[in-house]
Amino acid sequence: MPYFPEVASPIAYEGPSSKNPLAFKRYDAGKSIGGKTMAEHLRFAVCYWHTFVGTGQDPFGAPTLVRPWMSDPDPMRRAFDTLDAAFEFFTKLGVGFWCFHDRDLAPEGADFAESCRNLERLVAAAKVKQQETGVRLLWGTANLFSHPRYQAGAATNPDPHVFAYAAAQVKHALEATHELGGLGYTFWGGREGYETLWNTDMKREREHFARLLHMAVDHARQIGFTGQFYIEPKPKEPTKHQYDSDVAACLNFLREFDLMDHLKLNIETNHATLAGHTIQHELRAAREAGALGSIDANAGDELLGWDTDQFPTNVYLTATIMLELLAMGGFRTGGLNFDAKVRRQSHEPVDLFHAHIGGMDAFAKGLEIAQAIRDDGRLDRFMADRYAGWSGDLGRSVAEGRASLDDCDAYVRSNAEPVRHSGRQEFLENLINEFVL
Ligand code: XUL
Ligand code: CO
Repeated sequence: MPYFPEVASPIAYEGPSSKNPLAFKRYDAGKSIGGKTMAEHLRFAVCYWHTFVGTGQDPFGAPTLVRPWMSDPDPMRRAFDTLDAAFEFFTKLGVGFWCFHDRDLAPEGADFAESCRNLERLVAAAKVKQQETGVRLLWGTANLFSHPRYQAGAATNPDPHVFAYAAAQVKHALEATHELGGLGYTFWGGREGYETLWNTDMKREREHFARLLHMAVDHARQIGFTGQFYIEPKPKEPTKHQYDSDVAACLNFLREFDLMDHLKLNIETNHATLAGHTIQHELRAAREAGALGSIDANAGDELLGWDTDQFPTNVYLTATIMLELLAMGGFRTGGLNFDAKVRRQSHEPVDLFHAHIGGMDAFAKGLEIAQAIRDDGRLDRFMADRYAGWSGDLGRSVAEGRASLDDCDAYVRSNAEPVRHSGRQEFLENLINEFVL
C-alpha cells in the first residue's frame, strides 16, 4: 500500500504555464544551465527528521500531522514503515539525496547496545532501498540533544560519562553513514552551549567540543570514511548561546583547534537570520575562507525571532544563495538539504509534496536568475571597476606589504584629495531586479 497514493511517480516538469499543483513549474532536472544540469547544480536532499518523524507538536498543543507510517505501536515496525514512506517520497519527488539523524532512523533501545542494534537493522534496510532507487545519502548525523542525558550538552557536558556516551553515539552514526556511502557527516551543536555563565566553564567546554571533532576525524580515517565533515552554525535554540553561533565563530573555532583541514560549514538560512546576518553574508564569509560545504535550505519568518524552519519560496533569496554557490563553482560534496517543516495546519501527507515542490521550483528559478546575472557580467564588472585602484602602483605596494605608514604619508602629501565614487547601491539593486522581475 503506498503512503502517497495521490501522487504519480515521479513528479513531472510541466513548465511555467501548468496549473497542476503536483508538477514542477521551473525545476526541470535535466535542463542544462551553464554547462551542468539543474539536478547537478542543486543536489536536493530531503531531511528525515522534520519530514517523516516530525509530529506538529508545539509548546501549546498536541501533534497534528497525519502520518500513517507512524501508526504501529511497535517502535521498530514503525521505523521500518517510516523508511518505506521515506523512499516512496524520495522517488516520487525525484530527489537524489537524503539526510538523517541516527535517532530519527531507528528508535533508542532499552540500553545503548540495543540502540546500536536498532540502528544497524535500519541501516541495512536503508542500504537496500538506496540500491533499489539510486537515492544517495548526502550526510548523516547523531542526535545528541533530544534525550534527557544531554540536557547539559553532549561533548560540552560537565560529566565525562555523558561525553563518552555522545562519542560512542557519534562512532555508530559515523559508521552508519559510511555503510550507506554517505558523502558527508554533520555536527550541529545541539546543546553545545550554555544557559548561564554562572555554572559554565566555557573554555573547557569548547576544548571538549573540539576534542570530539578530532576523535571523529581520527575514527573516520580508521574506518576509511573519506566523506566531508561539516559543522552547522546556529546562534541560539536550544541553548541561549551556542558555541557554533555563526560562520565567523565556527571559522575561529576550527582555526583555534586545528580543524580547518577537516571540516567545512553546513549553512542554514534560518540560522543565519537568527544570528543577525543574511544568508548572503554567511555564505560569503564561508566561501571566502574556502569552507562553504553544504546548505540547509529553509527560511525564517522575519516577524518571528525563532527557528521556524519554513520551506523557501522567495526567489530573491534563492537567487542570492545560488549566486554565492555559482561563484564558488558549485557544490563538491554538499547539496541543498530541505531542513524545513510544513506548518502544523498542513497536516496531510500530500502537503509534504506541495512544500518540497515549491522549494525546488524556487531554487530552480533562483539558479536561472543567478546564471543570467553572471552571464550578463555587469555586476562582476562593477565590482572589478570599484576595486581597480588596487591594481595600480599604490594599491599593489600596500596589498603586497611593501608600503609603510611613511610611504602613505608621502603619497598623500604629493597628491590631491581622493575622488569620491558613488557606491551605486540603488543602481545595483535595480540591476538585480532586472533579472528577478
Ligand atoms: C537544528 C538543525 C538540525 C541540523 C542537524 O536547528 O538545523 O536539524 O541540521 O542536526
Ligand atoms: Co539544519
